[in-house]
Amino acid sequence: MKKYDFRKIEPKWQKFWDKKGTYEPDLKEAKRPFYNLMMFPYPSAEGLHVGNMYAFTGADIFGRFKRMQGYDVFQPIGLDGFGIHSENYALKIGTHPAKQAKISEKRFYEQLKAIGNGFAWNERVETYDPDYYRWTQWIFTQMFKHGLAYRKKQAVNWCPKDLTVLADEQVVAGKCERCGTQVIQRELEQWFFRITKYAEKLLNNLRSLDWSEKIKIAQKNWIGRSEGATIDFEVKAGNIKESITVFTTRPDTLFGATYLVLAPEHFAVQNFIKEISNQKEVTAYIEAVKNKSEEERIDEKKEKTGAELRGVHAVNPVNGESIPVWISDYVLASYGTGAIMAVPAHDQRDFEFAKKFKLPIKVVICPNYPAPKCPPLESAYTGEGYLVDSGEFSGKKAEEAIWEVAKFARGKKEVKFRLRDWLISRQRYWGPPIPMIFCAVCAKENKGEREDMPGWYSVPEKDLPVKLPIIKDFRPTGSNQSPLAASKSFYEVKCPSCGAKAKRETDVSDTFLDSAWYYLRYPSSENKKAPWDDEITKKWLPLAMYTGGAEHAVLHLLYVRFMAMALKDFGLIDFDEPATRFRAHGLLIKDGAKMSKSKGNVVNPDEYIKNFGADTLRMYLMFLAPFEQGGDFRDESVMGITRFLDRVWKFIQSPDVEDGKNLAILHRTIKKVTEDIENLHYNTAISAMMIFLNALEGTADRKEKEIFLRLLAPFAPHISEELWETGGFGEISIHLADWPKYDPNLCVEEKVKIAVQINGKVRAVLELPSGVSEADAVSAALANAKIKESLQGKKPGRIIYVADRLINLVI
Ligand code: ANZ
Ligand code: ZN
Repeated sequence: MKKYDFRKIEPKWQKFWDKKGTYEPDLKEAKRPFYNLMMFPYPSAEGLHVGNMYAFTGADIFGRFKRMQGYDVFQPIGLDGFGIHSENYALKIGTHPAKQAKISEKRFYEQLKAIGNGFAWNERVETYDPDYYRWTQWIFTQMFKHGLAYRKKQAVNWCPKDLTVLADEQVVAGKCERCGTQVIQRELEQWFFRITKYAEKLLNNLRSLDWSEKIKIAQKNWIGRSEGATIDFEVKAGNIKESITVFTTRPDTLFGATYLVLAPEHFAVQNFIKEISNQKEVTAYIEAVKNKSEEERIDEKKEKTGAELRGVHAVNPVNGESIPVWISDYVLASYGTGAIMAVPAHDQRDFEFAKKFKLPIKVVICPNYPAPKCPPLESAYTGEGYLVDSGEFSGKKAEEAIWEVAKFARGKKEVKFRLRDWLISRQRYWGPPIPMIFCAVCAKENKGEREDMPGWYSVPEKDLPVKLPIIKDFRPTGSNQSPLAASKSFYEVKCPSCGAKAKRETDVSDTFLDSAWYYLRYPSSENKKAPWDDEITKKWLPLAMYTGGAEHAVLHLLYVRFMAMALKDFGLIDFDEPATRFRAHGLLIKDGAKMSKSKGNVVNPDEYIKNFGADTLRMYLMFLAPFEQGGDFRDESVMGITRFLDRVWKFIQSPDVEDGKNLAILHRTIKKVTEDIENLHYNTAISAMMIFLNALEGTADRKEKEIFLRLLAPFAPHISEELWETGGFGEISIHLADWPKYDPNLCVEEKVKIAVQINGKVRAVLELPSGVSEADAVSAALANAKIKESLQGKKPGRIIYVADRLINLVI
């Protein structure tokens, strides 16, 4: 018998699969399409680390399993190579991003081959390929034409290190998602996508999506739907009168509103400023807030700050009381109406604010009615109760009076979302130039492609792509402009409408736009005339299975849903959810922390593949824990898998034994492995195969070996292919063979009789599945009626367990 030599076997089969197109389905003719997609990587570091391999392998096992079940599995791969990640890496090592892209491409694809994934290489896409970003730009123009892309001036998140604006979704705990720098605010005019138009739909569709629960919860919170009312307050200062609208989810507390708070950026503040007596203080406060990030502003632990608009008064519409008006950073300009009625007795933030600035606190909800005299509040009362001191509403249950009080104050029912529009512009180099042109001449005459945006034109389809020029100085400038703004030959263009000298947009688009539609391109990657082919798209989409990281919950995974909804509304596709099923894989941990370069705990997969083989690495990674849970990488245990595969090698080549002994375990193992793969419990599928091997060694006939190999194939594709060929089990490839079927009647577990003793005396006999674990056996014993009666509530001090035979409870 030859030795198991993975160094020979693995590259051999990788080449073979490539040549034969084993993993290339017939995109036009496939009968049972199954599009199994995993998030494509962004080449930002020296190569893929073992955490990436973990994710890809887990997704690949699922795809291989579905292929053997008879599906035409399409499992493409590509690179999310445009964007800050790749550009920063190029900056760091001092190459041009365009040059670095080619180097990374080679490196990444080699690694992805080496791990033995069944990718459809012919359809790969790279987002920096003009053939690809031509269509990214085309999608931008479609968004513009349909009114979903627009410009607006607004305080935006700015990363002082990456020197660009960031979308809200890219700010995590106040810091830049990419580099961890504290984000500041800058007032800029930028391109946005109107994702808020789909807030309701993005939320409602979640209910029927088969997606990882944690992703659905994160999206729900991010979208943040609130039902409430807007209520107008008359506000006066000297001769100026304004009506200020607040948004509240608790109109029932209106009688307890003892002051108003406006966001410092609220438009009315500037109107009132001439009339107030403390101008200096207010102006200074407004300045101080400018650089604060939103996270900082709403941080509950932070002491409240603010300034009164002295001389400004509002009238509470329900009782005519005159109340003061303040500004504070805890009220955000971008949420609701940017103004609130403060009810310090029943809102904790308002309570802290009122305490600090000695503002009146008026209780209007009590747990009992009539209300007993209560001591002063220690914190806001936010529980249920009855209205008190609330005019004609006193005595009513607060929650029942919500809309009555709102109506009384002439309020309007309103739904608000936390979700904000998606900021698309980036002042960087390495991305698709935003395909827009501004003509000052047309703007003056109020002409433009869209009525509401004079002067703006999208680049005509025939002129796409707007190629990213190779410029020498691609470094971010730190000004409000991209490096492209220095390239005259790039930005000087003719107006597509009047022919006058016009200016090309010089910002590039967010990387997340590249990845918001990539799944549509893969099956149509050959198409030169359209971003995707309608027939092929109908056949293959939406995705049957999508796998990726949970860190994209409110980034990519939200954008990709939004984009599908928009494209559907444009009539360009016929589905509005991109993925029927999505599963988030777990994270690989090393030395107690998430693998990352900054922690210095990154494991390079190449060495493991070289020393132990791809099959061993794959199985080792999948054996750690359920795929959705992640795992702890400890090198010592890799050897366990090596030994297992060595045994498999010998087992398959050992003489056949026809003793018919293994029927029950055979069918039970098929059932277990099948169900475990379906649930992504690869770890228990592998342990079932290990148990199976233990049972079969020395007693297996040819059929049993063949089935064993087929079960192993998705996990260890190379060794199983080699043994399949050398053993002459069937046509190559094993990966196109059928998945084994089991007979449910043969899966019934063998039962054993287990005697349960108390202090050595048999009190009951249980019938349990053979091989039952100690924990299961003991809990079955303790649940038994006779045992319960004999124990009379006493707890056994010691438990003796003899597997499959006896439990002795010692009291
Ligand atoms: C009065 C009130 C009384 C409130 C009470 C709450 C409790 P969600 O659920 O997040 O939508 N609010 C409204 N706009 C705000 C803004 N721009 N910045 C900060 N806070 C704002 O919260 C809605 C509540 O948050 C609103 O209801 C308002 O305070 C506050 F006992 O109004 B409430
Ligand atoms: Zn013009």
